[in-house]
Amino acid sequence: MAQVRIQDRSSATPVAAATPRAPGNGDGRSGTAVITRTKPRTKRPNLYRVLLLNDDYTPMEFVVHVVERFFNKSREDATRIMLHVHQNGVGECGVFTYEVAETKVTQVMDFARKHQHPLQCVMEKK
Ligand code: TYC
Repeated sequence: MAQVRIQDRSSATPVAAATPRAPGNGDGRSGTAVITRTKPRTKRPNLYRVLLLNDDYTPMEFVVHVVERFFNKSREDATRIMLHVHQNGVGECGVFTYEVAETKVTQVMDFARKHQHPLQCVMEKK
């Protein structure tokens, strides 16, 4: 009986295997049948919070501008987030996949440095 491998198309990893058989019977085919999964298996990506940290020197108005500009928040929401960070020491600006979160952190840190403010932005796995 021919070997049958059942293969997950998304990972190319066989998920079950049946009786092995001797390779090549001379007909030019491998003697291996592959059954691919038809139902899509979508894996949820790891998500990361992007956080702002409070400090004593960065102007409130600068933080509001950062949150509007890099996290696409309204002035009202950005002000709420800034005040939350000011009062609690840390606050969430958004939740993103790894590469997007990393880009946000870099953009905020570069912008703060350019304006000589000590504002800190970090990411944290959810
Ligand atoms: N604490 C700062 C001040 O009083 C304001 C501030 C808010 C700084 C949020 C950083 O992430 C921050 N000027």
